[in-house]
Amino acid sequence: MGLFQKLVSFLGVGRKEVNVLVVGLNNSGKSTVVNNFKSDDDKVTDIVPTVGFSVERFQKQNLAFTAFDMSGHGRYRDLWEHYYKDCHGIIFVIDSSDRLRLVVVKEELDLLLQHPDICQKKIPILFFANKMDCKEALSSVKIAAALGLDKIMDKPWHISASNALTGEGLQEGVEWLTQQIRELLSVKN
Ligand SMILES: Nc1nc2c(ncn2[C@@H]2O[C@H](COP(=O)(O)OP(=O)(O)O)[C@@H](O)[C@H]2O)c(=O)[nH]1
Ligand SMILES: [Mg+2]
Repeated sequence: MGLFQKLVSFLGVGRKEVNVLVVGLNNSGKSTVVNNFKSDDDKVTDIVPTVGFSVERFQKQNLAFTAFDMSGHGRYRDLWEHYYKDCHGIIFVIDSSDRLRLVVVKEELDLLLQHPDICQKKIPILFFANKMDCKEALSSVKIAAALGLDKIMDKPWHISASNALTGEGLQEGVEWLTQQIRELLSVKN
């Protein structure tokens, strides 16, 4: 069974729509991660709400992935934060080999965690320390320390090292995320 089908069957078909946001800086590997969930004949649609900001969306059955770059020096912040309202889980993709931009990643993460549509909710966050195959890649433990993940007390989170090109590490992370979303939905229902 493919990753996506596994996810859907685990979540239970027929439920209301489940929205997973895939966020991170540009070039971190978000599109590559999303592509791992789809089969060859599935389509990723590009929604372009405005020039210079692009949103990728992939939906099948009751599960939707929405991916966008957290970049543009805040110009498009309102546009992407608009997607925070009805998300059930977040996949935060980090390029572990991009040490220089790790401070920017931390800034974006802190803004995400403080956002009014996120801060009150127990939304699970899955971090992918992606590009683990790169020579310069930091370990997931180092990434977690640099981002201060141990300070996130009010939300379930998990970090997995991944290689989105081969798919390595994605399954472990996604299994964790689906379990969390399932628990969240069963508490609500
Ligand atoms: N070595 C390596 N390259 C990756 C990995 N994931 C993505 N890439 C490459 O990094 C670049 C940016 O990936 P992309 O998915 O477009 O990033 P996005 O801007 O976050 O959507 C592409 O050239 C990918 O092939 C990975 O795990 N390892
Ligand atoms: Mg992309």
